[in-house]
Parts: sequence; structure tokens; C-alpha cells
Amino acid sequence: MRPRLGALLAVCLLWSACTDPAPDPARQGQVWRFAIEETRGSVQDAYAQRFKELVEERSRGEVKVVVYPYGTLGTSDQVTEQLHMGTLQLATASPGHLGTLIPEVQAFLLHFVLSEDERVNHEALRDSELVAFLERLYKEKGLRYLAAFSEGWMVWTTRTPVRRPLDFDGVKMRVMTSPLLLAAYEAYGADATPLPYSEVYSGLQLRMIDGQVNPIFAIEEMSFYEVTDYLVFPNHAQFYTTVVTNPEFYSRLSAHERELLDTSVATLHDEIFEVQRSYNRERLDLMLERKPELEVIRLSDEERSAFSARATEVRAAYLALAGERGARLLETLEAAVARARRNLAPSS
Ligand code: 6CS
Repeated sequence: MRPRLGALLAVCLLWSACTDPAPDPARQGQVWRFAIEETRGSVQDAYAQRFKELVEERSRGEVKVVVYPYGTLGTSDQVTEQLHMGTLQLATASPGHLGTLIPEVQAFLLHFVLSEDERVNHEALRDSELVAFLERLYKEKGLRYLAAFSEGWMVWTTRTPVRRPLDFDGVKMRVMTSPLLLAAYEAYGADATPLPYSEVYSGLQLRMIDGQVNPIFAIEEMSFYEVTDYLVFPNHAQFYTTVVTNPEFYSRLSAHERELLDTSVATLHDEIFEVQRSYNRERLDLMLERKPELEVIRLSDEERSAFSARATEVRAAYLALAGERGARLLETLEAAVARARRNLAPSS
């Protein structure tokens, strides 16, 4: 299989080299500024660096992509604003921070809604009906939606063990800034505290907050495990982000540049899925090696059901925030997951 795959790849590369138009001198020297919401070495950084590689390789000098890691251009909200204004061409924009601008997108933040099989969710994210819906929502807010991808399961890091909603009593849980997350953690009995990403470590260290929630790779990279004692795996939700571009920038691209951008985004869909899986696996081992006393709690099905019962109430809060269109996005998302599940099911 492998040599055949290699030959196929060589043919494809040769084909694209032959079909790509000759470089246009008038379009040389363009810079596409791409801001991410995470630091170097993160899943979003892997995405942006690979995007840079794919675009620059095929643009033959026309385009240079510059990646701005988190912190260099401000918080997530400030980055989205800069993209709006056109001082940035591309950015990641996570539903966890987009809720005030696009309330409907908070459907991605609901707990116990998507599949427990992350491959199913991965397939659902490229469902054409879902993509078309998201494109319309983002367009209305002056953004062009390009893609969404998962960065892995959300994990709670806390100072005390959490196995039941009762254990959240009096726990100040840091959440991202989308309003729905307040309702989600308050339904569990926690005291939800929204904070920008950059303030989480010091908040934990200074005991302004008692816990936070993020995928494993982020817990390692941002050193949150240094200032907490438990890693709790509820498998209640995955962390999703979206990739966006400025609509005027996109419409001014040449046909070749647009094709370059679109195909790079399409190629990255599967690649980033594997990246996040390996980052999350490897970094759990790394944290346990560095801090062996860190306790891992994997909730049983029975324990999870106590949380999922509470999460059901949060759907009403979502509908109050996101309205009729929010309800339709949630239906579209659930239908996309059902289709992906059917498509991935082994045929009998
Ligand atoms: O918790 C946060 O705010 C952030 N978490 C991740 C994994 N990516 C970006 C986001 O802003």
C-alpha cells in the first residue's frame, strides 16, 4: 500500500505544480496575518504553522503567512475585533469566547450533546448543512467562517476531588467568557467565574479561583496542573474552535489564492484531528511524570449521569440566549452528528 500511496502523492504534487498558475508579479509580497488564541506548541499553533507551510509552498512567493501566538495581539475578543477591522486576515475564534457576538455558536458549549466518539464529532464538523448554517451566522457578524475543529476532551483541574455535582459546592470554576458557560457550571453547583485565558494561572496561584476546564494539552502547556491537584475526566464536552477570515480580504483574493486557502483548510481537517489526539495523549504522560502526585479521576457512567441530568436544564438557558436560530443550529448540529454516526458505523 505504502509505495502506491507515495506514487500517488508524487503525481498529485506534480499535477499541482503543473496546474498552479505562474506567479503573478503584481501579487508578490502579500502578508496574511494569522492570530491564534493559544501559545507556541499548542494545537492551534500546529494548525497555523501547517497552514503557513501549505500556503507558502504552493503560492510560489506570492504569500507569506505570519502567525501571531496568544498574547501578542491581546485577548480572544480583541483578536476577533482586529479581524473585523481587517488589520488581521485570519484568526481562530473559539465558541467559548464568541458567545456575546454570536450567541447561537454556544451550541458547541453544551454538555453531553455531541457523540462520545470523537471521530463522529470530527466527521460531523464537515457536514455541508452545518457548514452552510455557520457560514450564514458568521457572515451576518462580519466574519467569514472557514472551518471548525476539536482540540480534545475538556478536563476539570481542581484542588479537591469532584465526582458528584455536590463536590462543586463552593468551588470557583474559571470558565471562558461566553455567557452560557456560567449557566453550565452553575447548574452543577459551582461558582462560575469568567476570565481570559492569560489570567487563569495567576488566578489559581493566588486562589482567586479553585479550578478550571480545558483540554489536556492546554493544561500542560499553560502549567495549570502545577497549581491544582486533580485531573477529572467527565467526557462531557470537547473543546472546539473555529477558523475565520475577514470577508473583504477573502473576496479580494485571486481565484488561485482562494483555492490555496480553501484546500489548505480542507487538508488540515484530518491532520489536526490526529495532532490533537497525540498532543493530548503525550502531555498527560508528561504531566504525570513531572507531578506523580497529580490524581486522575475518570468518572464512571453512573457519576456522569448525575452531571448529564443537570446539563439538561442548561438547554433552556441556551435557547433563552440564542433564540429560534440557536434552536435550529442545535438541531442541525445534532442531525450532523447522527449522519456522521451512521456513516461511520461498520456496515453489517
Ligand atoms: O480556556 C481558554 O480560554 C482557551 N483554551 C484553549 C484550549 N484554547 C483557547 C482558549 O482561549
